[in-house]
Amino acid sequence: MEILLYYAPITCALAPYITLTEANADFEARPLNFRKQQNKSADYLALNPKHKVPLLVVDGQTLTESAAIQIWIARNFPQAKLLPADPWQELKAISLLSWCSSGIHPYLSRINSPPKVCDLPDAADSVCGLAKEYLSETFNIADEMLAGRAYFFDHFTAPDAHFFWCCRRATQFEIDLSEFPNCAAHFERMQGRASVQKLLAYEKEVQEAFAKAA
Ligand SMILES: N[C@@H](CCC(=O)N[C@@H](CS)C(=O)NCC(=O)O)C(=O)O
Repeated sequence: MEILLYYAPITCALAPYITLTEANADFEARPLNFRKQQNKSADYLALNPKHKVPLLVVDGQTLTESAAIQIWIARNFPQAKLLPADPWQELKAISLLSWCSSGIHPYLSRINSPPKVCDLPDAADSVCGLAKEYLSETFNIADEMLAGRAYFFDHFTAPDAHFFWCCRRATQFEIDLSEFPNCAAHFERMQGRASVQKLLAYEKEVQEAFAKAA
């Protein structure tokens, strides 16, 4: 089976990179340089007209949307236990994956690019302020979920990888995770995992290659 993951540094594509690594999957990451708009090239648009990452290509078949990609990985590498075995807990994990991708991510995106949601003059501060307020509510909820636990379930699962990305992106926007001690501890713990260290080393390598080619 040929598994390709289209990826870009900093983006949410790091979550499936982590889970593929946790699954010990044999996969090839294909980095896209967003600064060069490689996600909008004709070749990429033919694969993914949404011009986004992550994109998983399995034996030539494409799959978009992080939650679906994570579920594919979990189903195809059952030994890695990337979703809980209990059916109800599995749905709770899928709920968390959906929350990360459709509940949390859009608020991080609008801080990254306020004009995408409001192009009125001088609106950026207000867009970012409201997004940060919402994210604070969100991180409080996650903080309660993580109280007294190392991971969302009784071992590492796919939602931990996606939530790690949410926390990382938040810190890049100067959201102080110390206000959410269980989220901060989860973020630290995740950075100790070999899969995350591998991802961070890979990201650095890609960023250096992009800088050289600039
Ligand atoms: N709902 C999608 C969101 C993916 C997404 O927004 N990816 C961003 C990077 S974090 C992207 O590729 N943006 C480039 C663009 O919109 O052109 C998912 O969860 O996979």
